[in-house]
Amino acid sequence: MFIDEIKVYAKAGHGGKGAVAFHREAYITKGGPSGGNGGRGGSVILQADHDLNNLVQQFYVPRLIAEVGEGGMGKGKDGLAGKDLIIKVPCGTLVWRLKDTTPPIQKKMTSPDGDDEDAEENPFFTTGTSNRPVIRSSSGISAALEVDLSKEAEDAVKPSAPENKGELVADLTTHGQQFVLCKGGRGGLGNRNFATARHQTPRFAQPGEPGTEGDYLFELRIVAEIGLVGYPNAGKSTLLTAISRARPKIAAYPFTTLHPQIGIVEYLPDFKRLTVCDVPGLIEGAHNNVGLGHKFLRHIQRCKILVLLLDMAGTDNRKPWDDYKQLLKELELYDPALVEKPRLVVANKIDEPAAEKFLKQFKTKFKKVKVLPISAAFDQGMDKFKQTIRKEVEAAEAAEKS
Ligand SMILES: Nc1nc2c(ncn2[C@@H]2O[C@H](COP(=O)(O)OP(=O)(O)OP(=O)(O)O)[C@@H](O)[C@H]2O)c(=O)[nH]1
Ligand SMILES: [Mg+2]
Repeated sequence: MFIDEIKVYAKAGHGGKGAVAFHREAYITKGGPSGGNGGRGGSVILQADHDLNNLVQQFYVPRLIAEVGEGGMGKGKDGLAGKDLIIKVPCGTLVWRLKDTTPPIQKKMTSPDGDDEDAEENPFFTTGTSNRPVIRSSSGISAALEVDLSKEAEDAVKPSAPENKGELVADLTTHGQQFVLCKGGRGGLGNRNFATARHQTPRFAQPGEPGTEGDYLFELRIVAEIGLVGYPNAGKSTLLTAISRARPKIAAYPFTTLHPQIGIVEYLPDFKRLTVCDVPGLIEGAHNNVGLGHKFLRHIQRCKILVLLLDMAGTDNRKPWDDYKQLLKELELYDPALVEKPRLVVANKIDEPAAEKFLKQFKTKFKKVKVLPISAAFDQGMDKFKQTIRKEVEAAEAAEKS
C-alpha cells in the first residue's frame, strides 16, 4: 500500500503533578515540606528517515500520543518525565496543521458563556450526512437542526484542496531532521518549592500543564531532481530501468505504474548521483479524475527539471504533438509552477518504423522545442540522455543559487 496523504491526531503528554508531602523522620520534628516535582510530559517528535518511502505507518497508527509525566513523590522525589514519541516519516513530508474542526454547536455547548466568536466563522456542515453532528439532549430527544443545504454545497470540504490544508508547519526533507509536532506539558512544582520563611508549611503544589495537541495532515512530496511525466505506455518505467537499478513493473497496458517509483542514476568517474521519479501516466482530463487523476503530480513538484516523455511511434493511436499539448495543459491545471520548471522533451520508441516520420512532423510543428530521440527498450541514446539531464539539473541549480 502506498500512502502519501494522511490525517493524524497528535497529543503530547501531560506534565505530572507536583506532590504535597512533609518530611517525617524519627527525632526530626517539623521536617518541612518535601513534595517532589512532576515530570514533564513526552513530546511527539517527527524525524525524517531516508529508509521510508511512504506514510503507511501513520495509516495504521493515526493517533500519535506521547507518554504523560509521572507525578512528584514524597521525600523530595521528582516524577519521571514521559518518553518522547519519535515518529519516523519519509524525507519530503510536509506537515499541515488542520483548522479546528470541532463543530461550533459542540463548542457552544461546552463553552460556559454559550457564545463563541469562532462559531460563526467555522462552517461545519459538509455535504456528507455522516459528518453532521448528532445532537442529543439529556432527555434523549434530539433537537431540531436547521441546515442550509445551498450554503453547505459551497462549503463542502475537500481535504486536499490547498485552502483546507490549514497552515504549513514543517517540511522535513533531509535525513535525520527533527520537528517537535506537539510539546509535552511542564511538570508541576511540588510543595517544597513554595516554602518561605513566613509560610513554612505550604499545603499546595502545582498541577502539571497539558501538552499541546491537534489534528495534522501529513503530505509526502518525494524529493527527486528529475521527474518523468508522460502518457501511459510512453515508456517511463522502461526508461527508469535503463538508467538506474530501479525495477518498476513494465507492461504494454496503460497504468502499469500505480504510484511513484524512484531510481538513482550514478555517473562515473565522479560518482555523482541524481534521483529520478517515475510517476503514473497522465492523460487528458486527469484534472477531472480521469485515469488515475492528477494528485500524484505532487511528487514532481520538488523536481528541478521535468522530462516529458512522448511515445514518438504513436503506438496507442495517438499523435505525439497532441500528447505534448495535453501533458502541458494537465501540468498547468495541477500547478502552474510545473510548466515554469526547465523541461526536456524526449521522444521514445525511436526504434519503431513510424517514429521517424512522426518526429519530423513534431519538429516542424514545434520548431523551438528541442527533442531528444531515444529508445529506452533498446538502449539507444541513453548516454546522451543521462548527460543531458545532468547538465540541465546543474543549470537549474546554478539558476537557483544566483
Ligand atoms: N518499441 C519500443 N517499445 C518500448 C520502448 N520503451 C518502452 N516500450 C514498451 O512500451 C510498453 C510500456 O512501457 P512502460 O515502461 O510500462 O510504460 P510507462 O510509461 O511506464 O506506462 P505506465 O506505467 O502505464 O504509465 C512496454 O511494453 C515496453 O516494452 C521503446 O523504446 N521501444
Ligand atoms: Mg510505468
